[in-house]
Amino acid sequence: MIRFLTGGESHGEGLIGIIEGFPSNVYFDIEYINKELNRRQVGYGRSNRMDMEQDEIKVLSGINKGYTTGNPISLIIKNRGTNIDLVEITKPRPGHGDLAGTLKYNHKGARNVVERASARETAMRVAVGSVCKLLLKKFEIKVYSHVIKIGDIEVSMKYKDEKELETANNSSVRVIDKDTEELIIKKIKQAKKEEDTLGGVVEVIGKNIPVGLGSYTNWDRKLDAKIAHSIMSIPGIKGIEFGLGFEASNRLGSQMHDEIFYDLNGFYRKTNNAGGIEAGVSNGEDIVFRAVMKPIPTLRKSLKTVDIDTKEDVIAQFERSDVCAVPSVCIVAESMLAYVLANEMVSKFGGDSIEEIKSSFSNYMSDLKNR
Ligand code: EPS
Repeated sequence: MIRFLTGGESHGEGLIGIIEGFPSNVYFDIEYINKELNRRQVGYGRSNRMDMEQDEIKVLSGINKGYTTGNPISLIIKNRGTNIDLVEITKPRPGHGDLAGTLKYNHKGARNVVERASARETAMRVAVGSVCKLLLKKFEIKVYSHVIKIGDIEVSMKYKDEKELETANNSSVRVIDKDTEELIIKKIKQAKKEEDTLGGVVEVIGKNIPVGLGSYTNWDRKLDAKIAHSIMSIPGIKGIEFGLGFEASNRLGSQMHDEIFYDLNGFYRKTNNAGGIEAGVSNGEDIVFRAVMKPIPTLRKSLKTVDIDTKEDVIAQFERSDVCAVPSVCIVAESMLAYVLANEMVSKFGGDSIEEIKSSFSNYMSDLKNR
């Protein structure tokens, strides 16, 4: 099993990550990992903190001559944005962890909460996810993401083609459809002018997924449950739906379920309303889910709150903030999916070395061809 933990604070020395149980002999492509970190940083609507940071990974352990060794991989990303005045926060922001965190840990104010609840931590998750993507690449498994909604502006078409999905990387708001891009940028500019923030919806797609990841046998083995857990753990995420998702409630069973066909390549479906998972098991179709991110709770136009010390009605404390981080959440969600999938590959196919996984994988795939 691959596990990981992160440590670090938003304005502390940096972020650290330990990935444990990662198989040996995988080429550790630092350039690729740094590119992934950059994908998270860009995006229209981020704060000027992103101009300050140039996230780069430093490896402390687990790699020898460019390859993973099977030992715990220890990583660090140094923070540059440490020059903020770390004043105590006694006017908690509605929607942030400020109040609940302060009360829970018996702090004087929310500073200690903010430093760790900050989405800065997701930089390390992207580093971990990109290491997992290096493993998935060995099996041609790819993970894509794009923005399908910011505020009330929604992309007009559903795209699934890999080439089209790639084009999201060329858009500053990670949309595929150019007309929507302009409307979204306008919407973000408007929100900024009004001293407000915006959320949205992202879609994440896993391609080339083998049949049989996850299991129906118990609640904690179900693949969709594991993905949902990992996605819901991203700051700001309020919901996730797979395949047709909530729309399924409007359908009759006959309009919902993906009928099964067979040809020379084996079993297949003509539709993918299930989002690639049935009964907690991958069915060989693309894994497709959407996640909703709430608007960022740090508003220039602050909301009403209560001072933790004086109990007076006040307005929430403002600190530099993004107007919209939905494009960045795409990359974090890709990373969490990559982690879950890499972990499933290791669990199903044996996880000590990449050679072991490959051999077991190819036996399984050739057996499937005879079914
Ligand atoms: C964040 C607040 C901002 C964001 C930060 C998340 O940082 P600061 O408090 O320094 O202005 O820019 O995001 C990142 C630093 C990042 O790397 O994504 C928050 O409060 O969640």
